[in-house]
Amino acid sequence: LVTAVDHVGIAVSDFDAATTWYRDALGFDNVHEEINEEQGVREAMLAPAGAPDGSAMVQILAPLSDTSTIAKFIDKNGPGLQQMAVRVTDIDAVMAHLAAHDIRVLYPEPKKGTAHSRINFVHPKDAGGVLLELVEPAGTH
Ligand code: CMX
Repeated sequence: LVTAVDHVGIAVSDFDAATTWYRDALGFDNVHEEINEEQGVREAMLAPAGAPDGSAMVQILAPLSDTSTIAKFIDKNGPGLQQMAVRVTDIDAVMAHLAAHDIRVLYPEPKKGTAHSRINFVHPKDAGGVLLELVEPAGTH
């Protein structure tokens, strides 16, 4: 049901500085950008230049406001790794599987994620201290 590590998400205060750093220091291309009001983020998906389609990406997450989840994360921890996301083929089936194992997800129904994907999160307390995102890309199911 899980097919890949989709991305790691990095909480940043300065969106432009972070995307520029990945481009200049490591040669990452900016493959997608959007604002997700519901999640309170401005985000970019960055991929190593020349990486094959489907390769794991770096997601830059900047808060849209002081009350954003990402703002709260930065207040508490400083900028840095906020989440790891796995790609799934059927998020409803994965949620049912997790529920059957008493593993908590944050939302009763999937929400809208990057590029019209469907997303949910496993609570970090049930995933070894890692905020684990589930991503079902658009058109998968
Ligand atoms: N990684 C690991 N642990 C985390 C964490 C994270 N990102 N965020 C919180 N925690 C830990 C806290 O440290 C805390 O641990 P302690 O009790 O030991 O101190 C515990 O989880 C509970 O934290 P909290 O302060 O009570 O709860 P928060 O208000 O920080 O909320 C969470 C935590 C996971 C519910 C919230 O961050 C959330 O809803 N995340 C999902 C949505 C999201 O991250 N959106 C932004 C990205 C959007 C996208 O990817 O598209």
